[in-house]
Amino acid sequence: MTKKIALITGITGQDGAYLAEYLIKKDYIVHGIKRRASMFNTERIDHIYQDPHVDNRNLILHYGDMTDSMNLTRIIQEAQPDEIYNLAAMSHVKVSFDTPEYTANADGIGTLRILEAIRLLGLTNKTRVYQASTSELYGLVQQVPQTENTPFYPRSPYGVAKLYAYWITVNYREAYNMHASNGILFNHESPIRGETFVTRKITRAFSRIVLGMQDSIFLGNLSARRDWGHAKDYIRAMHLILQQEKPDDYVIATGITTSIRDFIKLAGNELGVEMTFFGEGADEKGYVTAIDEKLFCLKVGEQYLENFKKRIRKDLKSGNEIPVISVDPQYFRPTEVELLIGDPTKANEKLGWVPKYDLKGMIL
Ligand code: NDP
Ligand code: GDR
Repeated sequence: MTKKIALITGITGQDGAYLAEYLIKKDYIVHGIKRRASMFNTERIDHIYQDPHVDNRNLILHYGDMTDSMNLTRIIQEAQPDEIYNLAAMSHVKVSFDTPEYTANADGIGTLRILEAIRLLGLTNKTRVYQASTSELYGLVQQVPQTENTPFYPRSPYGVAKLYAYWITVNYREAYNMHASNGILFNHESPIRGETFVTRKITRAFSRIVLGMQDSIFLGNLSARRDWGHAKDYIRAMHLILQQEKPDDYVIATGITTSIRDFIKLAGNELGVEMTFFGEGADEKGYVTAIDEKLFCLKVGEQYLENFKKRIRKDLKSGNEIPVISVDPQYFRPTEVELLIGDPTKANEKLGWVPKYDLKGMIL
């Protein structure tokens, strides 16, 4: 039997890496597009990398960029994929306010380039497309929880670029009868999540703080609420979407929402550290108010306890209590998405998709 061929744009990212591994285990031949960078940028997929000189490779990487139509068309022509997972994007919401035109080009028009290449190459009946749509489409939410029928109201250049990508995917499905689907995925995280996204920023900083490598961390809006899942669960949903007889759009979420503040408390609890917040807005600060010493010693190590106790209680020079968490308004967004909570009923019922991880399991 011939093996299925998948092409993943954004293979070097969090989702691309997990998806590539998942598809290879399912006996696919996986093609991936990576950008040329001045340093190695394949850390997340190094464990599945295969030397180009090996025969019968099941992972083949191509240099490419979502802003280069000819390059994308050539790669699709070479790979002749059965399935394309379009995951490449400038995916940082805050950064999209700094690079709005580039974000529109890569995230919005980039999707059009993929769809149009499939059409030009005469692959509309062969190649199925998964578009990485996002809960950021809901932005200033018009309904709680959000479903596939909730109206969109994006709140960032990233969200607006992804809105174009969402609708052009629907349009190519309707106009050319393509098997093109949107997964409207809510936030999903993992140990390989980019370090400037809030969950990784918090868990990474916490680990460094308890080990005495860092004193505190600055964050933005602590009141925002997100529906967080695990990337490993979410890439399974991407695959399931493309295995359906008919293309369609699906919300992928857990149905549980948590504030950034509560996420910090949960992360602290895992290490035996109780966090309490005082003040409001830019003046809000988070302090360590108790330590479960037994848990701390178990999770972090006894040798770190005394040093940690000294450091978090008093600034030795001023005698003041030291906050572990402070707010820096530079991390506020010009327009914020305050609340996201998805209703995954359709994915549960039609795809049989159920997440295996909960938030606590993800922080561990
Ligand atoms: P990452 O930021 O971890 O990965 C993005 C990938 O896209 C990287 O491989 C990156 O390459 C690549 N990329 C960026 N710009 C270009 C470009 N111009 N040309 C080619 N490749 C490019 O994102 P995630 O894995 O978290 O997300 C995957 C997709 O899902 C993205 O489209 C994101 O917007 C979307 N999404 C993510 C959610 C989440 O919570 N993670 C939720 C909903 C949607 P490089 O490694 O070189 O930077
Ligand atoms: P998000 O994820 O914008 O939802 O986009 P991020 O983790 O960046 O922010 C989540 C919320 O946390 C608040 N926040 C901070 N965020 C960051 N990055 N850094 C901080 O210091 C900080 N402090 C508070 C933010 O204001 C926000 O409310 C992610 C990306 O993966 C998108 O590509 C994807 O489409 C959506 O999730 C669903």
